Amino acid sequence: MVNLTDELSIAIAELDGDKVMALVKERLQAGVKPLEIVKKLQDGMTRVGELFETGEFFLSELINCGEIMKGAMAELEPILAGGGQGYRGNIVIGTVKGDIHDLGKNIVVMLLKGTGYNVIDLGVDVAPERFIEAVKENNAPLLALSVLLTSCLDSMKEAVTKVKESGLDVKVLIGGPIIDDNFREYCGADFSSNIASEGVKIAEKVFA
Ligand code: B12
Repeated sequence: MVNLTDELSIAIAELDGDKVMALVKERLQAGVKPLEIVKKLQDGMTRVGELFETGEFFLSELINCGEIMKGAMAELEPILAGGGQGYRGNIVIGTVKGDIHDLGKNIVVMLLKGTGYNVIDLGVDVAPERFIEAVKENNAPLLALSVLLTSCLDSMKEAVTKVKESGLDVKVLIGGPIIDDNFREYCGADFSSNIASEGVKIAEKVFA
């Protein structure tokens, strides 16, 4: 079990939404960086996942945890997405087919928007053909894919393979907590990361 010491991590792990919101606001006012806040929330959510695995929590607790995180992200969004820099290009993003987790992807979206990219967010459970269409329609040099479920790694591989086979001139970035460089290589993707802010660094390379 992950060892939680931070008050905010513990509050989300205990599904105490009021306390989470109060601490997020308090920390933002105190000048704590939004991504540090996200990290603490993520640690607490890892505990929720562990409790779900051991059968102490049920789906309703996972849903509740997701809703609390959404509320916290609404507070963080204006700062994460509020960079207000000039237009830097189009990026298509989405969670792969079969997977409906989107909180991590949404953080990547906020950060990219905050850095000046026009992000075409296709949402969750996205079929490979839809990614291809959107890249074509928007002439996007970068496609970012997210996955959380091990059972959807095949969907990720399928999406990358189909995009590459389409012959489009697009770089593919794959991300999510279970993604590593070995899987990237197996998939044939160009970049991989399990850290949202690295997505921005990778975009900077692609658009350089
Ligand atoms: C909240 C949650 C849900 C919510 C999701 C709400 C939502 N709107 O997303 C709901 C209730 C819907 C849900 C459903 C399910 N879930 Co769930 N869920 C979670 C939980 C608790 C938190 C996930 C989360 O949002 N984390 C916080 C975000 C910020 O972190 P993150 O996604 O990892 O993103 C970060 C990075 O990975 C990265 N990142 C993510 N994507 C990308 C993309 C790019 C391009 C880049 C650069 C970076 C990047 O950036 C983020 C910040 O750095 C996790 C537990 C855990 N350990 O995380 C389980 C977990 C992911 N779920 C799990 C399971 C099993 C399920 C269900 C199958 C349960 C069920 N029996 O129905 C369903 C699946 C539904 C489906 N078809 O997708 C398992 C998955 C196990 C596995 N590896 O396969 C986990 C790990 C729980 C567990 N330990 O058992 N879940």
